[in-house]
Amino acid sequence: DLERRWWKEAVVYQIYPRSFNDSNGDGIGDIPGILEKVDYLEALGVDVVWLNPVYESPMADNGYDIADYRSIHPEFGTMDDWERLLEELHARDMRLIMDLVVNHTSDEHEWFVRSREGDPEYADYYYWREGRGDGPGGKGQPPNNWNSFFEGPAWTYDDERGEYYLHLFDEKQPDLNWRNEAVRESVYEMMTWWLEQGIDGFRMDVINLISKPEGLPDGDPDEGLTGAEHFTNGPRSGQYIDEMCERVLSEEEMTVGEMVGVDAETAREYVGGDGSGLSMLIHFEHMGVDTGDGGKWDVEELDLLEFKDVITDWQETLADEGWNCLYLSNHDQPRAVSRFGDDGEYRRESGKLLATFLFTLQGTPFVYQGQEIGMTNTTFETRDEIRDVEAANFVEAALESGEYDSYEEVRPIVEARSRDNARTPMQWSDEPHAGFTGEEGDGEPWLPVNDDSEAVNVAAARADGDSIWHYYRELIDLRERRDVFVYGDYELLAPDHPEVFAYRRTLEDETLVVACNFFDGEPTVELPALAEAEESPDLLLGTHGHGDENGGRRRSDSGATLELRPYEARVYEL
Ligand code: ISL
Ligand code: CA
Repeated sequence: DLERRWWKEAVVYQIYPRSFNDSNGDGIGDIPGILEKVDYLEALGVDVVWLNPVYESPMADNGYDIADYRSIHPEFGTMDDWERLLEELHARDMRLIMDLVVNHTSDEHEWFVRSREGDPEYADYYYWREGRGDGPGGKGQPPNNWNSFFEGPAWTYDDERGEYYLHLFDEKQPDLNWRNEAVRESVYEMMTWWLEQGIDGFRMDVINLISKPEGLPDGDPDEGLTGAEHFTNGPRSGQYIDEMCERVLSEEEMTVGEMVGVDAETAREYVGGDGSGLSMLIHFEHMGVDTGDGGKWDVEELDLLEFKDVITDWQETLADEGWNCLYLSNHDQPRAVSRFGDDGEYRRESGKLLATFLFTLQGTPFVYQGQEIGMTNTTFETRDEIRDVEAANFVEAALESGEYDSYEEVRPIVEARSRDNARTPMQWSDEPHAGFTGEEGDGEPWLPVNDDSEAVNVAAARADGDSIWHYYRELIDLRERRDVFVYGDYELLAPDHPEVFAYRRTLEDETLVVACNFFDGEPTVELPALAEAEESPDLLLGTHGHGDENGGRRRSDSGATLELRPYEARVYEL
């Protein structure tokens, strides 16, 4: 969509506060810690910060279980600290978007506490149902067969109220009843309050799960997560999101909806090109290209042809209407170099390759903290090193199922997929705890630092002109200077090539041709687009373009044929 918007031209940097920078040495990242790093963010050149939840929370799901929407959790600092952060970002022309988690609250939120007491004002704020049939202690069985994203039934019996309540995530994350108008009003008021504090938008957690169908019907137990066909994109989800946009939001804000189980066609219903709807969506389709039918724990090799299909579908479907959110990792996903690249010999090359890819598609790139230095997955030698509720529950269920005999057998899956991979502390330097914790560096981080921190850290990367970090800087600059990066049309090239992902971007008389080798071979690829040009194409940027004997700025090798080195990416201008 060629219509200009500030958030289309922006580069987003995602901060997971718990793991970003700890100012007071208690081992937990905090807002004063982020304040120490705003100059770092400015130096990198990013435009928007997305902050994962920092609100009051018992931390059953690291803050995605909110107990008070209008306050800052003491571990993270105070409301004053937060205000200073907003000021300091704004003073540097950066914007701030906050995480909006309104599919569910914490069970310690006042609304839930009152709801379980049966307080008439809040009684209907959540999904309460009686058990079905006979069951132990007169509780009956759960009201339907839906399962939680975090394993097991999506219902928990509450002794105080004597009924079951629905939770699509952890039992400490009860789902809000969006059919209740008072719930919606309360959410809109809270959102308005945050906008009045001066924020620039929201990232909306699992926002397409908020509508559940009348009668809460059973799901098909043979289809993925049981019940998902009912609670994803439920009957009124579009209506509620429209209402929210109308009541609370204007065209000024950036709104990023996180949506599980949406395809590009469905996305168009949520991201209207006419200024209505959300700005963009975080979808999961490309997170499935190395995953089997069994869902996220069913680990497979990257299927590049499937990857091309998914990306191309989103690029084309949202070309005229809507906009893409581009990401390769976040706080819920493994580290990008470990997953889609190589975290050993070719860490540097593949880190740059993935950066090239991320910044040359149409859409708004999201960089997850540490990605700019090529941080890698970590290890979980023993079960008790796992902190994440999702991974912990998976291991428990896997061992109970009898499919695995020991943790040792499940371990490779955990190490490939645990969300903790993304949550190890940011690596700032080669000092103790990678410079993450306190000035004294003596606080034990809440999650151990990855053991590659001596080599992989911000200080080292900034001191090395050929690092992934400097490559990000260059891409950020280029994208800011050249509209074709942002608004250019996308066209897939060499569609059947199994190792190289190539495409053309065109905006009026500007044309880019991008070739990305996703593996460690040395493939040849024919790109007739390169030979069509009147003058020989210029290499604008390349993963191997700096400090290398071949001199970097290579002409297209021979006419239309390119020979690529392991994990090499090149961006040509025609
Ligand atoms: O992590 C996941 C995929 O690997 C999902 O199960 C994830 O929980 C889902 O993508 C929704 O994520 C969001 O909502 C969750 C929270 O735990 C995640 O951190 C958040 O990003 C519940 O609020
Ligand atoms: Ca701290």
